[in-house]
Amino acid sequence: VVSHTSELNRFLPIKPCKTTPPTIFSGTPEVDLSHPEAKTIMVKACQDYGFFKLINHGVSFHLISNLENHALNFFSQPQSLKHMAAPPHDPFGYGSSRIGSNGDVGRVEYLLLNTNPDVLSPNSLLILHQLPVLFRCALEEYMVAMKKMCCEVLEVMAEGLGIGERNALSRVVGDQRSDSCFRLNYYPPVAADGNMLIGFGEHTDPQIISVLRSNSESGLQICLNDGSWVSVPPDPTSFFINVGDSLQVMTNRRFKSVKHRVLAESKKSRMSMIYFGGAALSEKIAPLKSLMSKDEESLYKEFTWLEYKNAAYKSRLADNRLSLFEK
Ligand code: GA4
Repeated sequence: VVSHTSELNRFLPIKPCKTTPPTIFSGTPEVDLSHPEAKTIMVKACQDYGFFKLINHGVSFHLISNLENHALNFFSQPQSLKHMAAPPHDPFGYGSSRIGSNGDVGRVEYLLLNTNPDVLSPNSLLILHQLPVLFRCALEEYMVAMKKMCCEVLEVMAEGLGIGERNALSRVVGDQRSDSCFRLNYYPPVAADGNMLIGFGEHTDPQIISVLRSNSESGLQICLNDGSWVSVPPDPTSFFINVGDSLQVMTNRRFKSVKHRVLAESKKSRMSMIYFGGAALSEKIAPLKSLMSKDEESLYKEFTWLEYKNAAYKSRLADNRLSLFEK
């Protein structure tokens, strides 16, 4: 059993938020991947919220809980061991409190990994080799399943958008060189004083889509079109899918990337695992030709994923990163 108090002292000071209980969102769109109408519901959810819950996804619960157990073991180790997977000046690897390199902080510990062996930096290999072999295997197995599921979702989406080529979106994430990443977030339990802390501050994800799975502790909130924040009831048997900035561009803003955040509010620890399906570094992120109507113009300047990623990593979490690329 690990004493959390000593660990928590390591967190940077984070201001508590208002104590008013968050509004629980009862309207999470639910997409049943095995249902013939999945495509229609998915497209509507991406237009209305940039967010939906995926059920009947076909990923085995054993695979998920196996990774979760390894991850819990990892985070319950002493800091000195976790820091062996934290190369200096690298956003990848183990981290706590600091998110990105531009001053954002949150009450979270994480392990951030690049998923593509072709674009793995020497540091990423070093990080992976710091992890127990069985943890590494569980990670690899999970990432393979996530990539496959991401592609399935993107194919249903393309169909729902009425795009002729079913793989117009999925080929980007399915590409061998796709620059996807994976993140385990561990939110330690909070004191029972009713205060909430920012676990992971508001932001949109820069990639195409993100697939999140969490345990049964709450904390995830999304921002609705009217600017209000609502709490998403957790469901450890489902995945939550976010539209990322790249998909907003590829659909010429038919879909909106969803602003979300995590509040540390639970007396038990929250664990989430997120797969960020991205494009290859050289891929042009632009509205899909097959989707655009005859006289429709792109709302964005031309850019590659590498250009966008570089800009994103220079930004603060809450910045509107896409505004730099709007026409
Ligand atoms: C948000 C989505 C992913 O978690 C992430 C994050 C990345 C990081 O943690 O290093 C960023 C953030 C995320 C967007 C803006 C920059 C970069 C932290 C940050 C302040 C891994 C990603 O790709 O972008």
